[in-house]
Amino acid sequence: MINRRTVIKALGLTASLAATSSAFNTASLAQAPTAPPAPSGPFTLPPLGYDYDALEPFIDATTMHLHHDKHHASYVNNLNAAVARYPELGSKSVAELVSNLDAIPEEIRTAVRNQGGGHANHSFWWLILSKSGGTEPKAQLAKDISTQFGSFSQFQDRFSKAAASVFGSGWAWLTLAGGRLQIETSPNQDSPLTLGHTPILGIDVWEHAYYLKYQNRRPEYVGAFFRVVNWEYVSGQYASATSPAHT
Ligand code: MN3
Repeated sequence: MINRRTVIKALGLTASLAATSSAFNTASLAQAPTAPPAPSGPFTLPPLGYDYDALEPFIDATTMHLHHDKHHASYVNNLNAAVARYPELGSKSVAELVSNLDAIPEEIRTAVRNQGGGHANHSFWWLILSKSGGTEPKAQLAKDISTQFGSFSQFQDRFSKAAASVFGSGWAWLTLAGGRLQIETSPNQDSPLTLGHTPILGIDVWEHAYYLKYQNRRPEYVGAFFRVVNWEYVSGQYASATSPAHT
């Protein structure tokens, strides 16, 4: 009996063995049980509140498409897959999940930390950007930034250095921690919420956030980010985070 390998060799098709094999295996693959579809909830991808090209030329439309439709979507899908066996987690917000990782079952804790963190961080990220951003902080946030960091420009300088200092993938943040503003960084998709800190401003310094347009020039991307910060929204968030009702 002539086996498949002999035939392939005889035909001089050794190089395409891999491709040929998959064709030979099509029949058995068709009989394999199909994987269950990825759960479509309880967490969902929030729509971008503006056009993909709204932040041009500072953040390009192609990056926005990939970042929102692919990267953020995959954090949401993976989070849904992680919590599928724990319906009680589905009734909580993603902020609640990452704020209390110790309460997450151990077998999915890392997944919730990474995928839930990714979902929480990106949901926040889209909101703090605006086409008409790039001005300066308002109201109490403006005052507290000046008090705490000397001036807005000294704050920008320190925040930018923190963003540049993140080794590998992560975020730089301005947070409210213990009633004070502070600049901090987090690796991967770790959320400041896990430390009990409230994010006020953040910058995604994963390469997926900037590499298409800025390649290795992260500091240039950080400078561009400040041209599209929605200080109106950010200052409002700070006002509610510091309001007596909240604390
Ligand atoms: Mn990202």
